[in-house]
Amino acid sequence: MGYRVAVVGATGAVGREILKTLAERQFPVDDIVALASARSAGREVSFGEKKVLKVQNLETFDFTGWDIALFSPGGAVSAKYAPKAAAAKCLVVDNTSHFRMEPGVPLVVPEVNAAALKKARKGIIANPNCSTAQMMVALKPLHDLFRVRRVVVSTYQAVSGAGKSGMDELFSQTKGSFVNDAPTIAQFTKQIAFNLIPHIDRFMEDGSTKEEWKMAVETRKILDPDIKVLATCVRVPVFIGHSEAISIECEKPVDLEKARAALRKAPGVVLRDEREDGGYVTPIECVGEDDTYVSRLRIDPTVENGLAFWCVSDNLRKGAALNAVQIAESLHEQHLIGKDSPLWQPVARPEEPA
Ligand code: A2P
Ligand code: 11C
Repeated sequence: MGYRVAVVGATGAVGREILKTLAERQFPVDDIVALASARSAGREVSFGEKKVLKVQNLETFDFTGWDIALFSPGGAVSAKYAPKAAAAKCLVVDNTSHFRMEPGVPLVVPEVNAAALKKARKGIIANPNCSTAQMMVALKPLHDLFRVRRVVVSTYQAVSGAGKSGMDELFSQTKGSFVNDAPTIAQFTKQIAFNLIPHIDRFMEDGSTKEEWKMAVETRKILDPDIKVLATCVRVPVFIGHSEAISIECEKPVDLEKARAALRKAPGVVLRDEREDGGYVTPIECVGEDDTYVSRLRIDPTVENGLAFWCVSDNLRKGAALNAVQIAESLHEQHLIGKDSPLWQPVARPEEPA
């Protein structure tokens, strides 16, 4: 049996990747609809190799009778329409940051906390921020072994994290530089071509940015509420693929060989760490790949029980579309999709934190 699936934000960088990933992984689909703004109504998007879908207007769409919707239209649009879909018993997997920290909304990386899906109380499941998702996949096996207590991470984030318009800006600034055009700055705060910008999302009162705050609070919701995280998030002139330099301090003594063995076995992780020229993974090599790559693993001798590594993943896949589709797959495996899903039953006990 398949499902009636809606993809919201289907013309965007993540929405297109969701359609591709659903088709590639043969998610059980009986019927599929592509939704975006009124601007795109009537445009065509591909679903797999053979099928073309005509985009419909989200504003006038009725979710009644649809089983699951994968949303990536931006926070404000999800805030308005995801509850409407959920009210029609269409389960929402939302890629935006809007619902992530709400009680009753599980925040899920299936390799780490798929069991939390059962705790959805509002018909909405949140997909983490891309920079958090890849870090969770890499940290989970190390946390199981050594109990991670503190993380210091610097990110090198691709422009596709800012959507299709971010990619267009890097492309046009790069092209323009060869003909001496003054760079047009719209999506980012400064020129991104041949540069980098230590600022993603808005500033918070304490001087950190919201992207940095998200990495900290999301890690605690997904992996362990006792982990402290200090993040510095930087936009770099790379189209696809987020990179992270991660240092961890653990409760238990770390052992490099045990860490290597655990990372080799961990689902969704590939350890490529050859300690020679080119024996590590760079963002361009992970484009279109599902795995999160770990390289440059080494002891951090500057703290007790410290370990440092390099981590790279395709931000549009594990960071967004793939994780969303994996959530849908896990919901399917746990029999949580459809109008008879236990998620739609009234809960007799007090709300548990998701
Ligand atoms: P549209 O192309 O019609 O603007 P990206 O993050 O790559 O910029 O993509 C954002 C996605 O969200 C696009 O599919 C975009 O559709 C969609 N979107 C933006 N605003 C709305 C809206 N008000 N209603 C529905 N979809 C929207
Ligand atoms: C970026 N990480 O690279 C952001 C994109 O909270 O889902 C995803 C923002 C989010 O710009």
